[in-house]
Amino acid sequence: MRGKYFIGIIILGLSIFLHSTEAHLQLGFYSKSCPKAEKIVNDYVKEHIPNAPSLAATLIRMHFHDCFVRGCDASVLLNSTSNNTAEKEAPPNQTLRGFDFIDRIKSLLEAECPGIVSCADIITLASRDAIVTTGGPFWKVPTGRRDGTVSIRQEATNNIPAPTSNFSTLQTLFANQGLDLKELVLLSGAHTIGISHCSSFSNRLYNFTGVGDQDPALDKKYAANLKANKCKTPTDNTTKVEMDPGSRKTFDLSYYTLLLKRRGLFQSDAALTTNSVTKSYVQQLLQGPVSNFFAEFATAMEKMGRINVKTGSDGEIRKQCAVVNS
Ligand code: HEM
Ligand SMILES: *[C@@H]1O[C@H](CO)[C@@H](O)[C@H](O)[C@H]1NC(C)=O
Ligand SMILES: *[C@@H]1O[C@H](CO)[C@@H](O)[C@H](O)[C@H]1NC(C)=O
Ligand SMILES: *[C@@H]1O[C@H](CO)[C@@H](O)[C@H](O)[C@H]1NC(C)=O
Ligand SMILES: *[C@@H]1O[C@H](CO)[C@@H](O)[C@H](O)[C@H]1NC(C)=O
Ligand SMILES: *[C@@H]1O[C@H](CO)[C@@H](O)[C@H](O)[C@H]1NC(C)=O
Ligand SMILES: CC(=O)N[C@H]1CO[C@H](CO)[C@@H](O)[C@@H]1O
Repeated sequence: MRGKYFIGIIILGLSIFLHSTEAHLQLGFYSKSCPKAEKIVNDYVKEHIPNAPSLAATLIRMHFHDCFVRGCDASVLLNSTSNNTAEKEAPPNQTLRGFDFIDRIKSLLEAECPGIVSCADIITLASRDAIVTTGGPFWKVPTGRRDGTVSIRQEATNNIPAPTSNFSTLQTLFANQGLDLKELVLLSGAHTIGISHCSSFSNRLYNFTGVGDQDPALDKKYAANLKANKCKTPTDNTTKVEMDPGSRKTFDLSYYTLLLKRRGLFQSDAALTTNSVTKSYVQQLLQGPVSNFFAEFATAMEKMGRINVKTGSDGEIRKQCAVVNS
């Protein structure tokens, strides 16, 4: 009895010791080193997103794509070099935008306090602030992320789910990041805002199994409408379609309503209704007030923002977000 107690104390002491020597994200990490940092990001987003609401969606998506490859370390922002092809070049990133938006915030921060605020924290803060501008939830973003120095195209291709992903692929790719099925459903809820190019889902309209057929899981009326008015040819890769028609600028529950009407745009959206656990979670979200969704979405985003972060003396604080420091 005494022995067990003693060992317990030792383990407790050891874990407190390890805990205190390991660097962590914290709220207000820049409160002393760059007190205006969070305000500068927030002011910039608040000033510019209303003129370009589609940027809000792309920033949130950028944060997701960053965190799913080597953790939230701004590896998604690095340019390719003569001997390396970066994440940016991977198919899922072809439709990412907003790199210059992050660069402009970075310039303001470098002018205020050079070499202090990471590009990884800028993406995280800007995407939270962007969600708020679309009417979504606010949450406190712990900061102190540092920037990575490696960005490899193949890693983005391997880790970021494709719109054609089925349920088991989604489950695996999210589990690889420590995210569960509930978080898969919640984070997919970001598709309540933004657009998709026809090319991300036209296989469902024109050639689902290679015999010129349509995805039977997609509502027939909706498919006919998309073919008649939006994605008029199987190879259209420029037309943009609202993912949550009529409400693409507003952060709300309507994405989940559409899923149950078989109007989710991607196979990966539709896949959430093919599993009983995720389907019942969708139904549960729709029953609750939107404030439940907001609270849970915020918690899931905060967790996504912690994936494999570099802190302390890991990584670096990039001077320019597109290139590693020389
Ligand atoms: C579950 C797996 C997911 C898949 C397969 C997926 C796939 C896609 C695809 C293919 C697009 C359209 C790109 C285009 O054609 O322009 C898109 C857009 C978007 N995704 Fe996802 N996504 C997933 C999860 C997420 C998550 C977790 C978030 C954020 C938390 C997110 C946020 C967004 C946003 C905001 C847009 C709109 C972008 C814009 O308007 O430019 N997605 N997604
Ligand atoms: C790529 O080239 C840079 C110099 O341009 C060099 O520092 C780096 O080590 C090279 N990386 C690889 C993987 O060869
Ligand atoms: C899901 O997709 C993966 C990758 O394309 C495939 O290997 C797997 O067999 C599919 N699973 C189901 C249940 O269809
Ligand atoms: C459908 O896909 C198959 C196999 O990839 C291809 O041979 C065929 O030409 C496509 N049909 C259409 C109408 O695009
Ligand atoms: C879009 O389609 C056009 C014509 O089919 C093609 O030349 C172009 O490379 C495509 N763009 C992308 C980004 O796939
Ligand atoms: C990164 O690449 C983009 C697009 O090619 C280019 O406009 C930008 O100037 C590059 N940034 C740096 C710092 O080299
Ligand atoms: C922003 C960016 O770098 N997009 C690239 C994504 O990848 C494709 C190729 O797969 C490039 O053509 C894009 O320039």
